Amino acid sequence: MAVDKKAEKAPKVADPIAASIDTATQQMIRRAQELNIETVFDRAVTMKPCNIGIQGICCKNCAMGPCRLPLPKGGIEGEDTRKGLCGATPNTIAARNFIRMIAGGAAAHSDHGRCVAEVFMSVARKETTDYQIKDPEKLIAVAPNFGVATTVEVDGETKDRDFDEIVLEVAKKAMAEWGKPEGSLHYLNRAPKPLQEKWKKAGVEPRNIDREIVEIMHRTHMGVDQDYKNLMKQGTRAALADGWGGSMIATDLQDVLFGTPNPIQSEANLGIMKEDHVNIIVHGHEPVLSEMIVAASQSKEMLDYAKTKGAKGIQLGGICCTANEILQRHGVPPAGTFLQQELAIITGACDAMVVDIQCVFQNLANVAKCFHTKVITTHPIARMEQDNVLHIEFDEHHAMDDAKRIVKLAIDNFTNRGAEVMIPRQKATQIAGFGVEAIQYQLGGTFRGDYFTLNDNIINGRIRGIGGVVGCNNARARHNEAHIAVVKELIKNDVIVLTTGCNGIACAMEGLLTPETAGVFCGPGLAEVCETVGIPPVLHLGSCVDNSRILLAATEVVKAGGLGKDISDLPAAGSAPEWMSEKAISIGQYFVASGVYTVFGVNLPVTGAPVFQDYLFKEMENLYGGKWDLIEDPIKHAQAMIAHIDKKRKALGIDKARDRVLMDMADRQKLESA
Ligand code: NFS
Repeated sequence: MAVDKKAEKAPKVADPIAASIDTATQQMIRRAQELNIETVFDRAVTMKPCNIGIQGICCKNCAMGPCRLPLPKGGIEGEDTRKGLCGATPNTIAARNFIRMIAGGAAAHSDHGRCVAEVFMSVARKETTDYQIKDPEKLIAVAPNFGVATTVEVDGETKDRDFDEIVLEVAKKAMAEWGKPEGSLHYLNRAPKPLQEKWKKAGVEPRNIDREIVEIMHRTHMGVDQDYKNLMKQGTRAALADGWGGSMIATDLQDVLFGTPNPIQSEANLGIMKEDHVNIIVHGHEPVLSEMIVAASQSKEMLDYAKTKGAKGIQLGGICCTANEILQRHGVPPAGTFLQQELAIITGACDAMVVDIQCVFQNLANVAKCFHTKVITTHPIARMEQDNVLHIEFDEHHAMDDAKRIVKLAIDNFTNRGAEVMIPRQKATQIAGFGVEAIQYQLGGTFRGDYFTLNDNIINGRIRGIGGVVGCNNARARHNEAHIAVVKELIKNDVIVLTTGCNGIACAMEGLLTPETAGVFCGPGLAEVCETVGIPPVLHLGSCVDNSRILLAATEVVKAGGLGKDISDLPAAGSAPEWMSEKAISIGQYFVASGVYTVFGVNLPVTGAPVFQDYLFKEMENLYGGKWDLIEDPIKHAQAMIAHIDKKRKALGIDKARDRVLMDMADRQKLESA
């Protein structure tokens, strides 16, 4: 009998240990392989990425191409003569591709912001009762940033303005940011003055959010902008429209509607799912629906209903940034990062996976076919073609009804579970919910009411600097390895870390978001501060739109004094060790354009265009004080951030204070007790 060689050969699958540092993830990858279910980790083994695309030098913006301009073996000697059919150079092509990624990212964040602004408008117009204003103080605090007065003069006396009137005016001003015909974005005025001047000088002040994104699509169309510097100028403008526009408005209005985060205890990892509970996993980015699902799943009506089906209760969990949103406001635990979404279903205990927008694998539906899990799409712009997916379109005008319908569906599905339930036990405790206001409270003290304590400790060298470590997972890298290695290296060297997005979830899973971590992983200076104040050395600021909180926290540090006049003067650096999404590129560029040295891991699609790469990695610093870098090795990555922090400390003249801390703890104790 002839032997079918192909059939004999086992399909290539991922090695669980090489795929992730997390033991729960490893266990579930193995479980998936036993059940013959393919996951992203297996696909990353069988499908190789395109080497030319990785370098950013494939142009497919017209039908004469795709034009691929690989770097010659051995690099470029003499003049770089590579061109596409129209003559486009590698610099033009890489810059076009890069800013189209910014357009994608800025569009995603900003459209999310727009949805929130629309819900806010419905509240302002009293068209919905399902949502209310949970944090009126925050509204009053941000109103002036939109140019909305909060007081009125009546007969020479200053009085508080009617609250409903303020809400409506803020709603109108906020909505107008997407399409106003003149002026520039209101929130730019929140940045330090010298930074605003830099933007003005460079001509990159965003006019309105939509326009900057549209203009990228125009300028990168065949035969339009052919100057990589001019293309990047527009990329910068759109990125700023994201960070200081769409994302910042999303964060603020979410805080106003759903509450401003405060430190809150929770857990993280797949082990948060419970076998005897109805498990609902919410996944995506917009908290508009998940806020309602939190409320519905805590309602007596739903809990009683769950009991009638034999469940002990309802366990809500999250994946990706929707998880971070409801974590920071309600303590709902994340079940995992971006790369664990399929695994949550593979537990066999996920009764419903409710998705909204962004970072959702199409393969979820295929995995769900092997289990009882209901995958429910909820957003009109994000549907799935597979026939086992339900679509329950969510609308703020009947939000609670939609949420209850979804929760009920999950409860009804509880009894359909198969025998193959296997929930990993791993989960870790975390403290999340550090917004700008919470950091001020924790590290400012009520007396000073600003970032005084933080600044003071940076100046005296106990805290060496600030690292913003954020962003995705990428299946081309070992899950969470670089996230954790970078963060641990930073805190070991007394750099306090601000985290968001999937990095925040990764840190939570590793137990880095607890005050107790300080004594184990931190350098002596940072450990001392964390122990005194009672905070973790890694502060979780929320979702990816909440990177805007990092911008504002940095601005508060500038304002508190003693550390220079602009964000670029601060001993601070940014990092996205395992990035994958276009949103990360937009975030990277608005950090760079706000003055932050920003290091990415994995790869960056600019390496095939060395001149353009140099522009981002070096020259950009002359414009904004920040620049890009790409360092895959996590320790070198963190060390480059630390070297930058030390350079800034030196420029500020505070490097000596730092030396004393490092060299002689005993001396310092003597000094203090004297
Ligand atoms: Ni950010 Fe959040 Fe995660 Fe990356 Fe996706 S969830 S918006 S994009 S993968 S951090």
